[in-house]
Amino acid sequence: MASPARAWSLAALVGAVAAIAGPAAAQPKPKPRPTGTIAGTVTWTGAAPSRAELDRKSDPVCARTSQLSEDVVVAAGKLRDVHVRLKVGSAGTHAAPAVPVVVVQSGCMYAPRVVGVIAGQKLEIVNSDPTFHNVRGNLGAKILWNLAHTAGGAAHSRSDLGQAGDVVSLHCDVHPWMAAWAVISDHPFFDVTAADGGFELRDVPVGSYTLEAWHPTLGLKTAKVKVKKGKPAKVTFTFAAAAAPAT
Ligand SMILES: [Cu+2]
Repeated sequence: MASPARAWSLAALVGAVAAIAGPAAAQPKPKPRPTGTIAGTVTWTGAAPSRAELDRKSDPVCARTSQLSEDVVVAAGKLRDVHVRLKVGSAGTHAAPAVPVVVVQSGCMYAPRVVGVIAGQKLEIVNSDPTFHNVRGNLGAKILWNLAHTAGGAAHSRSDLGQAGDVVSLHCDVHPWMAAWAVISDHPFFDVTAADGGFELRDVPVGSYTLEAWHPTLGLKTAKVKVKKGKPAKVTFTFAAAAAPAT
């Protein structure tokens, strides 16, 4: 049997532990950080690059319509297909949404050409063309998958997309002009420019960040940005044709 003194000290210890654990459990949840918005435009300096008509005669279905190269698409001084995001690793980690990102093979082109994916989120590839495609996913030189996609075939759903910071490229070996890119992030703070060159990142926790603007052909540009509550931070990225090599 424990001595009275020992029983007392055990009781005191239990009480002390309860005192430590009790108030902590009752603490109110910390307030979420205030958030702000980053909004801006990706512009193009100089004449818009000419877009060659793609040679699509190898497939009669594709040849029914003409398409221009989408390597660099500029309209009214604005650049399309630029993925703009907070630098990976700077905005915490976020659970992947259950809803997949969808890329459609339509008119023998991928649409959209550039998409953003949160690590762990699925990429769904749809064939809406009355012709056969194959979908090859590459991480650099490494082939992640290579799948046949018949006309009317079920969508392919892929979760093997590498990790945050990776870029997976999609290719069709039947139609070599087809290409698309999935940019993997560990957060949802990204956007891809449409024809108007605009982007908007909403609900960004206030703070200072590096913002990245990446284009599949033109590469990466970065900018420092400070996000405050209430007033959107404005950022402009400017791309231009690469200087001609010296002769
Ligand atoms: Cu194809």
